[in-house]
Amino acid sequence: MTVLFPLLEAPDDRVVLRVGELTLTAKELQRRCIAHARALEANSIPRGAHVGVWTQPSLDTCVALIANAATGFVTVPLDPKLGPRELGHIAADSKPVVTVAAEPDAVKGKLAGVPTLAVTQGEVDGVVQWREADRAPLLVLYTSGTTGLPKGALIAASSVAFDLDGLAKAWAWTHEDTVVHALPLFHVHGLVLGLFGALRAGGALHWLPRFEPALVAQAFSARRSMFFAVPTMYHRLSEAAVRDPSLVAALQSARVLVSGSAALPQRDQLRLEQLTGKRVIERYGLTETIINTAVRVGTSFPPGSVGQAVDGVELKLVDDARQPTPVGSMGEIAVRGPNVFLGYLNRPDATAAVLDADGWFFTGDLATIDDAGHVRIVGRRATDLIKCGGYKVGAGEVEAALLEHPSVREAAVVGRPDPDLGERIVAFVVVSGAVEPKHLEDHVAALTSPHKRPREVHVVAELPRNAMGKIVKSRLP
Ligand code: MLC
Ligand code: AMP
Repeated sequence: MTVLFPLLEAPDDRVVLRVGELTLTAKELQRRCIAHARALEANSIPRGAHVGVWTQPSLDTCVALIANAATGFVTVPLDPKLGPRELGHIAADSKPVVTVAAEPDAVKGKLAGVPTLAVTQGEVDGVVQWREADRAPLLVLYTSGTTGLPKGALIAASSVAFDLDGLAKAWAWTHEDTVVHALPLFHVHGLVLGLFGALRAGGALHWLPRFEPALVAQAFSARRSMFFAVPTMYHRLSEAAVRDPSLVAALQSARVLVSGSAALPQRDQLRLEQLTGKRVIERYGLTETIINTAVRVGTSFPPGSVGQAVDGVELKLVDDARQPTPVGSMGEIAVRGPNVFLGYLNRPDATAAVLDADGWFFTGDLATIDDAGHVRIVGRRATDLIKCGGYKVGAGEVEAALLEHPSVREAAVVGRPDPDLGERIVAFVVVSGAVEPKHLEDHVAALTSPHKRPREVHVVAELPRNAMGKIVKSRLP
């Protein structure tokens, strides 16, 4: 079995991490990982313990995430913008023994009963047991469902290693590549692909703590760059590139442009291709399975393809009874392979609902697969799941937050097509008294997290209901 990050066993003097003006060489990163492990040991925290990482944008956050993974602690990433309810739920469910933060003061009063340590700054020479790519948990990643509070997906180190190696093969990803991305570090995309992927390949990461087209334009200085982004970012880049030749040149200089987390609209794909002469390649994944399919670099692919199965991943399309659909017809994607998660933390019921005894994980995504194995996503089983800017949001979570407002009597939330966000969150509410829609938007942003806020709130006299009294969302205006 190999270690998760071979680079840390024999580090050199190459810069492997860049955040703003700050950089770390592989040797410096290795010594910071050892310092981190020593600091946790000094606090009697055993390997395998759940350690929260407050993912505020900084180089220290990247170090804590890598060091936890590399030296055997299980990371629970904590988005600093989580509302009090979700943060409380995640802490109670995952029970981190400690949280590490670049600025511990920012956590003060937010995580009752969980001590906070500052990310260790020093560098220590020495020997540590580097984490192997074994089948034990590496991450607890919280993901939304249609209703209820988010569930913690337990991701094994072996799943991450397997999947990243498959992608390295698909994209000819080597130690010579520098990944550039501006994604948050608490989801699969930015954390597993962007941060762990760069390190496992033995290459470098240039992380932009904030997405802004002008910053992206300046970030491609390496000889071989790979850019990872969600479709909303590509949409904004394509709009900005029309007026910014330096951005066009930057995107042209990238070896590969990869999109994922939501469908890349053909309009943005074509606009970028016209501007740069390059086609963005897509890959498709989920928190629970990391990446399932990827377009191979240097191959031709049909429009809308999210690629073929990653090597070693099995795919099938099934009907409502989970039986294979006839060849050539649409069905729900089921996935089996070493990439599939271990289950949801403390939720055997929810795990059993998506993972069968033969190891098939049912994604809820509807697709077709052509003769060459190219997968095209055509929809989603649950209309109550919304993908907004690449974030998954359950309509039920937003409805529950709205209903906590004293003036809201009834609420129904849907996703509506949006050229920038993919889907925008739209709420219909029945209220008592007068309440400003913007006020309700802010209420949801504060109670949950800002990306879950409705972008439109409509006050209506009543919600459409069927004879049983159930809200019929398809009849909303
Ligand atoms: C806005 N803000 C508010 C607010 N309205 N704060 C409080 N109250 C309100 N009412 C704040 C936000 O927090 C944010 O702050 C800023 O204002 C802008 O907010 P926004 O409008 O929501 O951001 P936007 O510019 O639209 O963001 C677009 C985006 C973002 C593309 C940058 O959506 C994003 O980062 N998406 C990535 C999602 C992702 O990584 N998904 C991967 C899931 S894994 P501030 O300080 O933050 O600027 C997965 C598997 C796979 O899907 O296959 O990959
Ligand atoms: P999450 O639970 O946040 O990890 O989101 C996973 C979901 O994102 C999948 O179930 C898909 O619906 C969606 N998704 C990810 N990648 C793509 C893609 N390339 N095209 C379309 N949808 C995608």
